[in-house]
Amino acid sequence: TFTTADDAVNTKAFPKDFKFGVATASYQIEGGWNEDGKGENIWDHLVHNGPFIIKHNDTGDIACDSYHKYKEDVRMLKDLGVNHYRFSISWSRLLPTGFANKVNPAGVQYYKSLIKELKANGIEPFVTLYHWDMPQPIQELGGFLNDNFVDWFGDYAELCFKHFGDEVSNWLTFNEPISTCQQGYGNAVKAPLIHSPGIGEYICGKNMMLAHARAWHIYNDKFRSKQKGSVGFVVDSLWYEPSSNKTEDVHAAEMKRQFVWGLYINPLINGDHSTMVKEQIARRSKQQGFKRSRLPEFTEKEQKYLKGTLDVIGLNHYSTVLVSAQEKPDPSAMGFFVDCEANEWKSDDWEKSGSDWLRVVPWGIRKLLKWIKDNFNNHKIIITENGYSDREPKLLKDDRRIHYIKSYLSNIRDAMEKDGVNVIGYTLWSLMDNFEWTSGYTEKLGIHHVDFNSSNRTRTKKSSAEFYKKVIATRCLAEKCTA
Ligand code: GBH
Repeated sequence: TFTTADDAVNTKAFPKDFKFGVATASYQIEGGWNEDGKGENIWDHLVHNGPFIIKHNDTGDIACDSYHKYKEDVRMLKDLGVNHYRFSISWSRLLPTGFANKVNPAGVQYYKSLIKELKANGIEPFVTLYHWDMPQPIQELGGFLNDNFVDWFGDYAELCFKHFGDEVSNWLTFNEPISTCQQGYGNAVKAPLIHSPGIGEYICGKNMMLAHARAWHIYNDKFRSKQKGSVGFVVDSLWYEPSSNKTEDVHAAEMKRQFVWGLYINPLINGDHSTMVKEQIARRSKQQGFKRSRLPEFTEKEQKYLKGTLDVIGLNHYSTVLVSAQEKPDPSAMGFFVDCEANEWKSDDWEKSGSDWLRVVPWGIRKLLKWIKDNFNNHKIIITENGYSDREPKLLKDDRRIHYIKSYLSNIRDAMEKDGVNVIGYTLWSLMDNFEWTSGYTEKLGIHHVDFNSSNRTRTKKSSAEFYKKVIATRCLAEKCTA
């Protein structure tokens, strides 16, 4: 059994302008996969054509049916009292082939209606442009591996700014480079299941960086002065805690951090991959007989183009791992998870959840936030995802989720108050149970239960929704808050 450790909770009220929200993503909730002119994306393709790697062969064909039930979703949001709602646009709902020459009017209408409904209820939209649902025709040309992706994504982004930008001021380009590139183009555990460790996955990363910069520049040149919004990027990062204070373990943990932040955030802030990650991959590539580093280098022109294109860091953070240096790194191994020459694992002391990768380690988020502050000159951060999973078909009294949210929020408040980290908001994953990728509907992260056996997709409040609602209303984690 676990105690909630209320005595340790930070009792300081969150600042008045701190934003509380919840998140979802298009493929995970919308359904309507082929309705009203929507085109096929890589998740539609995977769930229908195989390989059948999804739990119970579940699909997102209907999911939470939010394509039809968005008004009900907004009612839930309104009841929670959230300041913002983070959702994503389905690229192929807007552009059925992926290309910007043919816009689907029903797609434009759907997002216009959703945004209008949100604004009418005083909820700020936070819009992710890409949450893993690549249009299939673009995938067939290589997806992130095709250099033209940068143009295609830019065209799509521009269209979104044009159609929705008068009502939306918070844009996020890509959700989670590691899930997208490492898992999609490296070890092949997410769509499009491309197995190219140490090569394809790094090309994916390069084009993702350049595509982000393209969208940012388009916004900056054509929309910013009028629409006055911001363009961020969402990185998924665990906290990497050294397993001992031995120099090599401390170094290994830092290397792991650089394989996330030096690979994906440093280019957008400082114009290039960090030296540590560049040197590491270059050295290993050379030993392996490659003529050049497997990590593509940015040209000087690209560096200039990338630098300073991040208005806000979007952080998805769920958990922590321990890290040690590999005693004998395999010199011939290639890939994100081996190029770092580090091992990672989870302590047995850490509370488990419904996902193998998710242990409850609330202090990890405070250390991570402090590290980001120190390494990126106190850059503005919004937590774009954080949440807890279980595997109960219908657990409405979800005390462990409450405990998780409370202790993570407490550590975030500590990071703000005691470490001076510039965190502007918190976004809980997720508004409701939804299609959890290859886990299908078995892993639940929602604060509302969804009945996937009923055609109504009935939504029911869990205790965590009540808890979060109270936090938002009082803007504080304790019964008695301090100013
Ligand atoms: C998020 O992924 C997604 O954005 C969201 O769609 C999803 O529903 C939610 O979390 C819950 O899973 O390769 O070692 O970094 C974040 C979770 C990030 C967990 C990548 C697995 C792989 C471990 N995933 N992570 S590692």
